[in-house]
Amino acid sequence: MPSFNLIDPALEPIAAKVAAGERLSREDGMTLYASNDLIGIGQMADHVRRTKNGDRVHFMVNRHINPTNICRNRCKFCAFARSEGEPGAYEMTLDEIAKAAAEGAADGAYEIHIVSGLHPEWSYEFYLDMVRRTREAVPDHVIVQAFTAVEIEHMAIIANKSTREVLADLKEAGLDALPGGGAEIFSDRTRAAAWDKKTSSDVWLRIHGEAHELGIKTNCTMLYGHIETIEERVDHLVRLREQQDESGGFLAFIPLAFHPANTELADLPATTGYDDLKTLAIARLMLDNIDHIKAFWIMVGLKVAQLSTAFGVDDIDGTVVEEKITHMAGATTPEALSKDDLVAMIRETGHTPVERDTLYRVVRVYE
Ligand code: V47
Repeated sequence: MPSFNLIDPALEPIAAKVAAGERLSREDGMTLYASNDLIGIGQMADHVRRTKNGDRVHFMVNRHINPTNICRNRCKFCAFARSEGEPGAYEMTLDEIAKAAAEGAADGAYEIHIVSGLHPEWSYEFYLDMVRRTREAVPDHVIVQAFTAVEIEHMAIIANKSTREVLADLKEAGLDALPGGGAEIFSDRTRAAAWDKKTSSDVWLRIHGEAHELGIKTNCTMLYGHIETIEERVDHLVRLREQQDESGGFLAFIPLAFHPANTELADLPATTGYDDLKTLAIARLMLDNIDHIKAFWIMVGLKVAQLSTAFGVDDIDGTVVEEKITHMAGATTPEALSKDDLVAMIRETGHTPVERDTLYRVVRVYE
């Protein structure tokens, strides 16, 4: 039986559940957030991480492509979106997207990660061609992970098809996986206040469930540190856990730390390292049915990402190369890291660096 050195006695019933491998309740999630025993929470999360992933910490060689920032939805938390013709608006051609994907693959990427705004002029066929052209530009072992559930819903609207049909068409065109963005916080209150035009929680969850049924694995995220309450964070985690019980296709959970600069919520402070670590650790404890918790170093910073491997995290994402969504919102991290940087970051923590592909198949273990 593991033993945890707890300072906060309120955590003791939770520690007993964690040691016995029992599911934590919504109330346990609230108790964890209310506690300032960060080291105690971290020890429990580290135990769960070790049970699921041993001493391995994953990373990958990947390439992000954001083909356009022109977007019909203007969410208050987003600094990336532009309207057509607005200064800073851009859109890539299919040739440019395929070229970026080919360059990524030539640099050793095992994943091409594509996320865009909802361009009002792009046709359904253009999206299918984007997947086909990307697929053709990279070798078979490279996973095409493209389009958030928000983009899938948008395609369904413009094609007058169901989201299930859209997913099936995209799969046939060469799509392998969906990224986890667009979930934000599953609360009608926050949605009405800050992203009223965006995909509802029920639809976001339904699309991921449909993808899972079609054999398309997906990730899931939570945008935190803006106008949400702690209850809403815990509710978000519980709803993801319920969806995973039902459809089982989430690979990883990635908490996304809100970056306020250049957004309509610019008056809010950025998240703290304390909240980032606590949120990652609580996610590890609550999401007992999701194997991997990812600290996206672009959003939480290199120092917190490295530290988080002692707080339940088993994945620090990848080389990325180019990232616009967080950098336009004030991120001060680099846009790219080398494989050597990632290996060194993990090695220093005493964990074994493992290069993986999107599906967590091992590419190389760095003993
Ligand atoms: O959907 C937008 C979020 C997401 C801001 O699945 C912001 O492997 C912080 O989903 N501050 C896109 N976040 C990124 C994303 C992602 C990233 C890395 C890995 C994976 C994966 C997925 O970023 C958006 C939105 O939820 N976002 N604006 C902002 N100001």
